[in-house]
Amino acid sequence: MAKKKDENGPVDAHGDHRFPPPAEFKKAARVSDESIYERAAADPQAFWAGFAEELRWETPWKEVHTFDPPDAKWFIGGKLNACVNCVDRHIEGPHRNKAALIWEGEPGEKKTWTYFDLYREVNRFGNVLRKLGIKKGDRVAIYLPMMLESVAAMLACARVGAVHSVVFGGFSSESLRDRILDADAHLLITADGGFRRGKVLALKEAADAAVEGCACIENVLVIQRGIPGHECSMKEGRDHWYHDLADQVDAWCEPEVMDSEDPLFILYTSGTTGKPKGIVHTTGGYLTGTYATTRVVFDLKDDDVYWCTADIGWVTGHSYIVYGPLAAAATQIIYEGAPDAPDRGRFWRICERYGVTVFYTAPTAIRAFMKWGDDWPAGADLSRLRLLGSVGEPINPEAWLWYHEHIGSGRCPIVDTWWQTETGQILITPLPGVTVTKPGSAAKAFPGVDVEILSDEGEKIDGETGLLAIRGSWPAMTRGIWGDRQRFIETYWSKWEGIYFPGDGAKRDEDGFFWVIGRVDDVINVAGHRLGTAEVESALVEHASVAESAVVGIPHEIKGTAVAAFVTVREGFETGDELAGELKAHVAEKIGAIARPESIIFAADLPKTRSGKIMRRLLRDIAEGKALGDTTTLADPSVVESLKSQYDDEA
Ligand code: 7RM
Repeated sequence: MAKKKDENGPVDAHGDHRFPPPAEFKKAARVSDESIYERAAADPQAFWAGFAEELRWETPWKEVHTFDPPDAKWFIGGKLNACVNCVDRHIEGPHRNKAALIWEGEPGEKKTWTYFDLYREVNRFGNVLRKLGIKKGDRVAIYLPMMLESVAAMLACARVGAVHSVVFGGFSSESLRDRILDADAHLLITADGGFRRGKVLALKEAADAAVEGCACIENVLVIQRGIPGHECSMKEGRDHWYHDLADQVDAWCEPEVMDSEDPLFILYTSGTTGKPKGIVHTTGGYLTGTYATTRVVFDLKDDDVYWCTADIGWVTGHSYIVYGPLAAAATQIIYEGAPDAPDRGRFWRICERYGVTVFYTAPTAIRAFMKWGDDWPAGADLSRLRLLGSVGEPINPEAWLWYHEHIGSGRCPIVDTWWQTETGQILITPLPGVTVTKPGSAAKAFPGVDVEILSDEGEKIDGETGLLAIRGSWPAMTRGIWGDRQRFIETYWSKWEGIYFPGDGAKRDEDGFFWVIGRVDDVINVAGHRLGTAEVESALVEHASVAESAVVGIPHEIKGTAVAAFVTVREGFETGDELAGELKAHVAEKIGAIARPESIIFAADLPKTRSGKIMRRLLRDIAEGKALGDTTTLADPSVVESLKSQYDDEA
């Protein structure tokens, strides 16, 4: 490769940027040569079993793996407890007093839990759950801000064999209620509140409203975040302060022995219909998959300080804050609040203060940092950073190069990791000590994983855009949608025979690198968060003024994609800025702030095909201000013309 330097670093003979692992990084990396790919491909079962063997099993597995699509099983017959693996396993050796979690509240409080602190907390917490009648297999909903106790709550569920269902604290009470009801949760764990950009998140109030309509909830457990001047009301007999109960229980909580295939958690994610799906993950395979990828992709060593900026309400928080890193005995940072509170240097001061070495964030955050300017990161000492990660959506090469230069000082490899709530673990990624990376490409399938690009008909496609397809199975693969086998089969296993369909478009280049383009279904990715267009539409039509609506994603500088909603109003309602504002607020209240439409476009009618399907592609073009494509299948072509001219006037 003929290399020359331009201002963004090395380029190859074609003038494209290429970044080989820095020699110093490679020298110390856990994995530093290609042979891992061959080893894994030669015997994937032995490859994964090698990682599983590093965990603690109460009973060894009898068989590594079976796959009868869509049903995968891993470590069959094996018994283990995920909490024991993330906590108890580490307190017997030299890690007992190693920092596990270093927390900063947004207003500036600091707290550190060692592995022994975490151990003591999960024991008490597990006993509190049992005191409230929670037993193996029961579902527990968790609606919390980013606190140390949030991690303990999840692990305590795992300890007693309860299935946690974490609902992002930014979701509305209605979204919380839907998820509680779908999972039939008996207990809700929440907090008196949290901080976000200086404002108090009134979580308990939202939780109260959610629980109003839930007969299944017997108790609400409230963790005290401590918010000066903020009181929350406690309902006698239903609501309990965590600290009160924790004082009354034993210090030791016997962990439940779980089967490898027992469910560990449910996590709801958006799909193509209005109703989010409860993605189910089980114990042995999930823990092995997240543990293995944490070690290999993030190259974690004993002295690393790792910071994944995700919220525990998303799968990234589950896999790469809670289960993977804790199983690997990592030291990590948990930050409660926003990156621009009290100013735009907050993240970099945190990196400096704790000597963060491995940093994992999302492209939407990176684009915001870029916009905020180079001075913020330049003002902090980031010299301890040695590896950077990205997840959630495609990272555009400009953002990649900026991240590399201004956060990594040109010295840190970047791992652009592709995966999903459903896959549980990273499936496409560079290996930081091996891969020569290309900005914007997630590089190659993780060792032992078989990814291809297929056409709709299942033919292999090379060099052009097709659909991402994953053959075979991997340990952390979802085992299904909670209570909806049919939807599981239809969504992921009906495109091709026995091959997993993730719903993403991608292409593969001449070096076999994957370039993920994004969703090919009616799911949009707003700031790295999945949102079903149908979810937003059903929220809109619940408003008295809305007759019909169609939601599409439009490009957005920071969020990647933003929500644009086409709306037809009922007789007697006046369209205009006031109603548009009201509808935006309505959606935010129904679903959560992430779903708030960027623009509302009022239309006399929506363009439909003869069979009555809303023509989303056309709406996207209109919303983006593009030229109209083929409109011949429109029932009434004048509709679109009037829509388009109206939109052009407004823009
Ligand atoms: C981890 C997570 C999954 C969807 C997925 C993709 C998109 C995620 C990348 C990416 C391109 C990436 N889970 N996606 N990571 N696209 N490059 N590195 O985000 O279930 O919430 O979303 O996100 O479209 O299907 S998720």
